Amino acid sequence: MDRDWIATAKTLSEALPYLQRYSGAIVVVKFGGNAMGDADAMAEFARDIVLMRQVGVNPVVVHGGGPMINEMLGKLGIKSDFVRGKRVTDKATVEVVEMVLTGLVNKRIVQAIMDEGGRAVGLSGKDDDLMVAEADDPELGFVGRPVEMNVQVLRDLFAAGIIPVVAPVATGMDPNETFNVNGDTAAGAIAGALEADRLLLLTDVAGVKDASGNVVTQLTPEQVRQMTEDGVIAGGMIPKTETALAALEKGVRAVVILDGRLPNASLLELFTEHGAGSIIRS
Ligand code: X2W
Repeated sequence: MDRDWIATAKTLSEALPYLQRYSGAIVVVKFGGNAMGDADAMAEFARDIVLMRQVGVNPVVVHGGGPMINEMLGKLGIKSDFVRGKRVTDKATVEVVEMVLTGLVNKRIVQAIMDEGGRAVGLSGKDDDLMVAEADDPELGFVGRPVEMNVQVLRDLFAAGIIPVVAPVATGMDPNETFNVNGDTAAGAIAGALEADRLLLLTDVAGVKDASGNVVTQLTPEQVRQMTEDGVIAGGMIPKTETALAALEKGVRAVVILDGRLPNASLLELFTEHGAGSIIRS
């Protein structure tokens, strides 16, 4: 028993250089619907985020909720298709997307953070014009591509010690329009506009894998481009690596793709020598 406590104290002591490095840093965390899991997984995620805030990091949570949207569309008898990883979004669908993401999912995460003793405020891209989008592709309907970011509201929340929790729903150039934005895309756009120190994409795979299926722990944008050209990076990983490259171009220092189902995934990445998943940086 005594040994466990000594190990705990040692772990804390070893974290000091990392705590110092990230004090004041901005870390954008994309929390995907597939990484949300059950109530325990949600509580653990929230605890990690509250710990980050406690040690002086400015975390921003940008969430998805694809599976929860599917469930509600199913209950309402609305059919839904995906094209190249994005949901074809007609008028009826965008209303459900907005209700589920800004309502059910957003408030669940806000509550989980408060349950762990943090202060959290939920908002969508519509609040304070945080994210203005235009149609991404006519084939996809009301799927948005962020074209204008106004991140002052996030800085105001940081200054107040509040953790922003952002639903990936945007307003259009015409303020009566609503756009459904892919969660990874929204997280990348927010991280880019904040020139964040880290963008963590929490997903349900261990990271970017090479041709033999092993996770590559460190990658440059050039290597990512090459692996995509060679077809090694494929399928659902493509939107994530594309998001990563775009965010790096906008001045994000590093992007990490990691398995959000791992216990304390974000802490492992930020505060230990071990790191987690695949880190992409120039
Ligand atoms: C997504 C938004 C939610 C999301 C959707 O409608 O499912 C588009 O596809 P995950 O859980 O991160 O996949 N939007 C355009 O990104 O959720």
